[in-house]
Amino acid sequence: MLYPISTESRIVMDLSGVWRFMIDHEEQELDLNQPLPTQELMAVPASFNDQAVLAEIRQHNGYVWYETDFTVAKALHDQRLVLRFGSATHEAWVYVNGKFVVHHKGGFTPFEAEINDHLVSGSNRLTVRISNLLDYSTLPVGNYRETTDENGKLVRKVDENFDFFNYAGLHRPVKIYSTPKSYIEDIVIIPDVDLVNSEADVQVKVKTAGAFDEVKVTIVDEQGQAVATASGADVQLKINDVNLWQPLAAYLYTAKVEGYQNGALVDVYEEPFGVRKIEVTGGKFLLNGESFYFKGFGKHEDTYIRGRGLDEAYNVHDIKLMKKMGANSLRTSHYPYSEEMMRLCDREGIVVIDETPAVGLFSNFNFDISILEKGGDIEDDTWVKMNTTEAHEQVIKELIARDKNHACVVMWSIANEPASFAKGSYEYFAPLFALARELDPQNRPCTFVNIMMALPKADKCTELVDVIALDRYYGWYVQLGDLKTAENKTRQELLEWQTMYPEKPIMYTEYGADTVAGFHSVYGEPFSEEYQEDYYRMNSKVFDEIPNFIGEQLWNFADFQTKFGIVRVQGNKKGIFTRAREPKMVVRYLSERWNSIPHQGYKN
Ligand code: BDP
Repeated sequence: MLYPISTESRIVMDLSGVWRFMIDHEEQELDLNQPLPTQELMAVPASFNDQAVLAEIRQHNGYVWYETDFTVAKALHDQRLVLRFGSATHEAWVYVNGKFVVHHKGGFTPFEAEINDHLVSGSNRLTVRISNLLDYSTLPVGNYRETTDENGKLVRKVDENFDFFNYAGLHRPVKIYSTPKSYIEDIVIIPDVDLVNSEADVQVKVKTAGAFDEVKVTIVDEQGQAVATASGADVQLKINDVNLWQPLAAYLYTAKVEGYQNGALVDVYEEPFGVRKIEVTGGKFLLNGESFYFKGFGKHEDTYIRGRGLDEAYNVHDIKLMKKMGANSLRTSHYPYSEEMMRLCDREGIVVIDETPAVGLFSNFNFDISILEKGGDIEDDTWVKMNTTEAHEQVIKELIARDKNHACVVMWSIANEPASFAKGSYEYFAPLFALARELDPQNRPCTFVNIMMALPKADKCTELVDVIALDRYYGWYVQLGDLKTAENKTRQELLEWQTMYPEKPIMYTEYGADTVAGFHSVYGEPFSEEYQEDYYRMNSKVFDEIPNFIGEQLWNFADFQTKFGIVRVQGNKKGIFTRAREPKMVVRYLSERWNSIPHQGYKN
């Protein structure tokens, strides 16, 4: 799916701004021919939860309504007009002038619809109904309950089966873009680089709709020079003296695609792409032929007031902080991030593990890790209870359709911390890995992020992955305050993985300790800034001893909002930055470490 851009043949209107908003009390049916009966205002894009200063809105579980008005300039009336949502969390029904236009389920991927037939001249009304409900058939997974209050009214309740606040609303830009009636629908770019001769063959496949008698593809370099050109909807182009897309040294080419009718240019689209080679072999992750070492973060799309809404200033700032620390990578934990963030990572050379919203695939998600200590066969009915296969297939399709051309994406993460030790997990995941591998034109490696209970002997799904990605909390959820034992456990487990799967690289995709900024302890006790630093130093020491250990992505970049609970005070405090992006003490240590570790060639 193409990102909406303006070109010589296309115009983009951004509907961001202040919309009307209303909670749906499910008492009477709305007359969609009338404006929403509400005085409440809500900024878009952003989560609705934290804007209104009303507990009723912040904690609402169910349906809400958004509405705005827009006018399309006369000059565009003969164009194809597409209404496009960057995302609507988690399910949306869209109406233009009271008429149903499109429905989409899944809160983190874009969707669109042609609206020409619904438009009137002058002012048009765009109304969106949104649900933030989650259950055992959705991703993420929520524990859903219905009760009735004292007046017999239905009360819906979602208890997050995951550790982040269930922010919802119109999180990403809502746009209308125009194309000519015949248009370029999709572009697939598959670069194949010959590292020895510094040249690349680039296959470009163009999907069009309507009547074109010629499609022309030109590859343009960063100086705006055309370096290759070809005619056809499926072409091979050669780039000589190719500039590679390297971690933190991004080089982006542009594929300029033009559609002609009778010799006249009708539609133009420009898709950026990078040329780079990814290989997983002999326990190494090779980027452009050299072993790559992941240094970086699990993150969230999470800021004050906006919640999970797009904030490009925070995105730019976060990446600057990462680069200053010598980091080179992030995982889009635990859902696909905005297209704007992906485009930014392409430009900044940030290496991305792109994750689906498959989080909470776990029957009994809690912080009781005594299960781990018991060993033996773990009783768990996750794969009997979960009904997420359809949602999971859909999101893999939509994620790959959206992100397939991004240079920054080097690996797909099919899920975060599923019950991969439980009976039925392999049967659940094998077809999903096969689907991702079949759909990705660039054949990227695939992984899932392994939960702490799924120790080497217990896990049933590691055979499916290219890279073993582990979330581990030795020294926090287990051996709290005992870093000596935690160190031994860490070493023992990593060596066990390496022995069992000598060909598969191993990395950490999470490790961390809750830390209250400003809390210090002469004893280096848990929650203090001293403990956080000691915890990271302990882990670093072990990482450096393991040859096949190819990366450290800590948890978390910044403190973030969660539902409240007895182990969460104003959210999760494992950030190495506060939610306001102020550094905790450990940032100095990690900056020194990461700035001294080369991005490539660290463990040859
Ligand atoms: C892991 C989850 C992550 C949590 C983290 C934690 O993947 O979402 O926030 O632990 O407990 O289980 O901090």
